[in-house]
Parts: sequence; structure tokens; C-alpha cells
Amino acid sequence: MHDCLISFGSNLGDGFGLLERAVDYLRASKGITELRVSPSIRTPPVGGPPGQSDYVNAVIRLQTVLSAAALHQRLLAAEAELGRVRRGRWGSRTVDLDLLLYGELQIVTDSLTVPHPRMSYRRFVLQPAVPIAAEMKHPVCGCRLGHLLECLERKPNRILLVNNVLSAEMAWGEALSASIEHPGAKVVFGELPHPLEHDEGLWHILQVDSAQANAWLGSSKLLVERKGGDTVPNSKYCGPRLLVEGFDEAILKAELAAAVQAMVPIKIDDG
Ligand code: A4P
Ligand code: MG
Repeated sequence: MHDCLISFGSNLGDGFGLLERAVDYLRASKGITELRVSPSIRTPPVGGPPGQSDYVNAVIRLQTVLSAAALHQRLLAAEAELGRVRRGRWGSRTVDLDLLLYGELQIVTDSLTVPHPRMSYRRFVLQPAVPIAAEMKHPVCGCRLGHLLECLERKPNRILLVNNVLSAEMAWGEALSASIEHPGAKVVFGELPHPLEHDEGLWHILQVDSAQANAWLGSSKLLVERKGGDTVPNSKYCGPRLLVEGFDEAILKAELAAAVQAMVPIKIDDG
């Protein structure tokens, strides 16, 4: 039996109604038991084309005898049943069901990466997850989900890039700051820190080599590493992390900008 966590996201149609239907679909599925649903929250869209509506986000915890691939197929079938149309990466969707955790296994196939590669720093995932899954362990970060959310809440607004995540030629500072247009997030690149704890809206992005990283690990919200480079062992750092690959400037900028958006405290203006 595998203890699994699934994220639900919807920003097209009746999100709360769709969550109920997704839960009913999974509850009626063979091989799935002990299903529990988190409280749902409304969240501003992270990444993707501008002008999207707010999301309804929640997580679902369940036990299953299904393989990870079979469970993923079940999630795709539920999405299809609820009328999902794919509108490009991070585009609006009626329903998105992602497999966050499959026990403590790490799985990488052509169609599945588990744990979900962006879950460890997303408030729209961790905030609903913690009430029903705080003690579940993230096998890549080496810590529990409750700890990941605490890192986002307590650590200074610093993102640590190690192993040359960005190449030197890229005019990163200004370009990155300009790409992160988010109320409450002003990004300063490569400056040495000042009392960040007292300046909620200011984010520092530091690029360091692996030898310098030690000094900053304890006081950073997110560790960003390059796939294939030296990664920091879990014994030295247990917290939110992101693994990037490739050197496509536009993709890296979008990924980092979305990471900042996902870590900013969630505020919804209900009018
Ligand atoms: N795939 C790989 N691993 C998984 C996994 N663990 N679970 C593959 C599910 N699918 C996985 O997914 C794209 C591909 O990921 C599929 O081919 C699948 O085999 P998709 O559902 O077609 O597209 P997507 O969801 O746009 O892509 P992706 O990369 O999963 O998006 P993210 O990173 O999950 O972001 N903002 C708010 N506030 N709330 C949200 O819920 N969601 C997203 C989606 C962006 N912004 C959001 C929210
Ligand atoms: Mg998805």
C-alpha cells in the first residue's frame, strides 16, 4: 500500500464544484482507499500567460495499491472526465491533478517525475497540504512538508543559486528583476544582504559556488541547483529546492520568476 499526495488546481469554471467531482471520481476508483481532502484555498495564478483568474487549490491524500504509472493514468482520466483542455504550460485549466508524492519513492520516467519537481517551494501546494500531510516526507529535500512550509514562513527572502545556474554573460540582474512583476516582490540580484527579515517585500538572489554555499544555506528560502552539477547533500541543507536544466535564458527567468511568485505570502483580494 502506498501513501500518496495529489494536488488539485482549477482556475476555469466552478473550482469548488470541480474539486468535489474529482474527489468523487477518485473515491469511486478501484485500488484507492482512505481518501482525505485538505481545506481548499483561493490563490493568485503563478506563472503562465497574464490575465488568468485566481485558482482554487487543494490536496488529496490517499492510500493505493496501484503503481505510480497506473495512478497517474487515473488522474489523467479524471481530468478528461471533468473536461480538461490543455492550453499550454501553466495555462488556465478546469482541473489539474498532479502526483506530488508516491510514498517516499523518487520516480523519473518520460511522463512522470515524483516528487513533483516544483512542490517544495509552492505555498499553493504546501498550505493546503500541511493540515492533512505535515508529517509526510519529501524524499528529495529530506524533510517533512511541515518543515518546508516553515522555511517559507521563517527564512529570509533569499534565493541561493549554486553551481552556475546562470551563465556569466547573461544580464541577469535587471532582466530578472523586470520579469518578476509581482506586488510585494522587489528583486535585487547579487547584492550582499542587509537585514532582510525587516523588509518583507525585498528578495535577494545570490549566485555562489558550492564552496561559498555553506555560509548561506541556513538563511535562504530556496536552493536552486543545476542538474548534473554538484548538489548540496541533505545533511547540509533540508528545505525547499529547485533543480534546473539547460541554459535557455527565457525558460530560466520564467522558472525563477514563478518560484518567487509561489513563495510570496498568498493574498487574495475578495473585493
Ligand atoms: N508530469 C510529470 N510529472 C508529473 C506529476 N508528478 N504529476 C507530466 C502529473 N503530471 C506529471 O502536465 C505536463 C506534463 O507533466 C504531462 O505530460 C505529465 O505527464 P500538464 O498537466 O499537461 O501541464 P501543466 O500542469 O501546465 O504543467 P506542469 O509543468 O505540471 O505545471 P505545474 O508546474 O504543476 O504548474 N498557480 C496557482 N496559483 N495554482 C496552481 O495550481 N498550477 C500551475 C501548474 C501553474 N500555476 C499555478 C498552479
Ligand atoms: Mg499537471
